[in-house]
Amino acid sequence: MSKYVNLSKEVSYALRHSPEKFGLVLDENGWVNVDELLEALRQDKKWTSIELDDLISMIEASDKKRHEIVDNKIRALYGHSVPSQIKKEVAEPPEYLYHGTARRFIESIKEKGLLSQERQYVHLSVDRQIAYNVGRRKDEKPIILKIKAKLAWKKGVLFYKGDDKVWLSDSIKSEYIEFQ
Ligand code: HQG
Repeated sequence: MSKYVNLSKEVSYALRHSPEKFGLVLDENGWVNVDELLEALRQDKKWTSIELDDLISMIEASDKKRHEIVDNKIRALYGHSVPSQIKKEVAEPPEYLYHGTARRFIESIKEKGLLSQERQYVHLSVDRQIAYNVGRRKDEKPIILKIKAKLAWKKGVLFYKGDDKVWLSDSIKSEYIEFQ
């Protein structure tokens, strides 16, 4: 496991879920000043000598593109649960997207569709393998749902760019979901 995993989890916690615990305020697109994040992290004895280069290496070492740094600002690209909605760029999705979930949620998803639950958006994956890995977090035999994304888009459902592997949406009715 990369030595940056713990740092990445801490940064995700700050930038997705609890910026106020770090004295940070996200702007409407989720950005904070890198120096402010570094200063906040350094208050914790685990991260007293953290530098910009560590954040850059953390992003490079990651299996997923969870965070990005542009012009001395940093943000999480998806996953947010902060109370004020982070604005994401609307974009036309591919024909199909995928969602990996636990067997125990299927009945509820059939009834209510995919809901964002604790997060701000529903998270969708560009392929089955990624969706499988997402679902494995909650079930050893996850169910992969196939989402008729383009059809939903044509019917007016909004989709947003997360990163190159993750798409976001507000909710997905079950009529757009293939349960296989
Ligand atoms: C389920 C990780 C019952 C949904 C991943 C999911 C992802 C329902 C769970 C990203 C439901 C929410 C997000 C309904 C949805 N009834 N259950 N109507 N609608 N659900 O963790 O998509 O590694 O908030 O199926 O890789 O699992 O952290 O969302 O199981 O990209 O970067 O409610 O987080 O990325 O769980 O994961 P989550 P998710 P990182």
